[in-house]
Amino acid sequence: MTAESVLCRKTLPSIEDHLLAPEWCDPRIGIVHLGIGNFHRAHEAIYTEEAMLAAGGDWAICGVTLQGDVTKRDALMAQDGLYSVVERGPQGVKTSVIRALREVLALPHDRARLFDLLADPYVRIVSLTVTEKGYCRDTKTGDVDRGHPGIAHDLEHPGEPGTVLGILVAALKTRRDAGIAPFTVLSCDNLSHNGAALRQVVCSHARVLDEALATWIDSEVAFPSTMVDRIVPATTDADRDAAAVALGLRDEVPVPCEPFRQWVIEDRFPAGRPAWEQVGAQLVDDVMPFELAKLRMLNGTHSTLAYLSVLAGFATIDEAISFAPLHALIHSMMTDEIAPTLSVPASFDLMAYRDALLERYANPALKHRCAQIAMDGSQKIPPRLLATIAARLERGQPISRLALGVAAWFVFLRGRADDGTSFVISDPLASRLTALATNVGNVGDTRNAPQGLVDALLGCRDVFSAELASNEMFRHALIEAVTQLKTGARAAIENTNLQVAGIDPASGQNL
Ligand code: CS2
Repeated sequence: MTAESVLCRKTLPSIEDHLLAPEWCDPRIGIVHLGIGNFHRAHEAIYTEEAMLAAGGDWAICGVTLQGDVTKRDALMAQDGLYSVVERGPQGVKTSVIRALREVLALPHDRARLFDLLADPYVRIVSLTVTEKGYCRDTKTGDVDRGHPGIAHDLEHPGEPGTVLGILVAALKTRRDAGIAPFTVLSCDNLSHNGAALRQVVCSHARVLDEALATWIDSEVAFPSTMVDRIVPATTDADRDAAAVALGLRDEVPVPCEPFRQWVIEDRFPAGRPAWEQVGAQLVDDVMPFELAKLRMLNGTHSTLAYLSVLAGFATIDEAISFAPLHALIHSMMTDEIAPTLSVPASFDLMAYRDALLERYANPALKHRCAQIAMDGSQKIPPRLLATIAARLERGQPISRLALGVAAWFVFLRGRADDGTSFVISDPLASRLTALATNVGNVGDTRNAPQGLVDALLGCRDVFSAELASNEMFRHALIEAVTQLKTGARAAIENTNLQVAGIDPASGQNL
């Protein structure tokens, strides 16, 4: 590969048509972002570049990868932090080159540079996309999970942290001790009340080390909540080839995404922020209505689609939603079981939101893999489906479609699709959950397979609260759904549609 053929500062003049604007002021770093994955690069980084183009400001980003792997860092730094975002929609493809990412670091290799930046008064925001598991939370209390190996290390070696909690606490301690104003901590993950959740877990980690520091963080540091939304699949070789054709240059780390994007942010930034509101972000007092609507309507149906599809053999979301019975199930799940649990401003039309989501799912250009969405179910299912189920059970309302989503996850945990093909479960609790899911029916286990599977997995307190696990209506709905899934996911989908329409699947008669 010749030097001229790679995307970098030197070759930038040849692709000016793909820049968001010709001018660029080469801003200083003002944001450190933990978790430099595809989502951040197609979301916050673009909003931030557009905000700087609209209103200036030194808000360039230093991205940090925490996994110990230097591949992402080296690939991005070889391109001077430049990369392309490839928006794929029904109207075609748009390839834009983003310049907001100034530097990329990889822990533990670059820890010294990271802490220099975190102590720099110019760094006024530390944002995160580390996925649910990156918060190292005790799911029962919301405090730090002291049994987490990364947390145990960081408590033993607070000066050499590897978890986001250890990093944030050490960096805030440095700023407090040096009399430097704290940065704002901005969670951009799919967690309910993500700002408050992050504050709680950071303070609980700090409290183990230094009570006074925890008190200072709790009173002096802003943790605004956000709702983030953009469907951003993992990068494939096809994306790299498409970017090369569009740019005439190799980009080893392009990011594919849908055209849609949304960012709703609680406006609490004592140290300032980019002019995100000038480029489409919504700055509000209360993010909750938007956050719950997105977590339950989008992410809840995304996970339901993912597990039913992996069992049924649909590889991508657009393929899955084109199966008419599944489209009908997701449509009615949003309409009849999820939307009624939401309270949103009068201007927020939930049925229009539902229809827009179904359109987004049907995007044939994106190829969002169901297997990617199916990862980390133990972290995703509680905020995406169980919270909605608990709200419905409280009112004695039916949950058959929501229960089918959870039941599909249970069957998925056995690692075998309806056609017999096997797959590996990617989840922080994979070994425990797959053992529970596959040990059912052993000699002496007199329970029937559905009941055995349901009771075994409901016993996992890291996922199901004792209260929810003991709810007979929930348990019965799960056993019913797992029983349906024994005939295959496609049949279970069709039968559930019939049942909720008041028709007995066996006889075709009205129930
Ligand atoms: C998806 C989300 O992979 C997943 O779990 O449900 O990444 C989803 O694409 C985004 O939240 C959409 O905003």
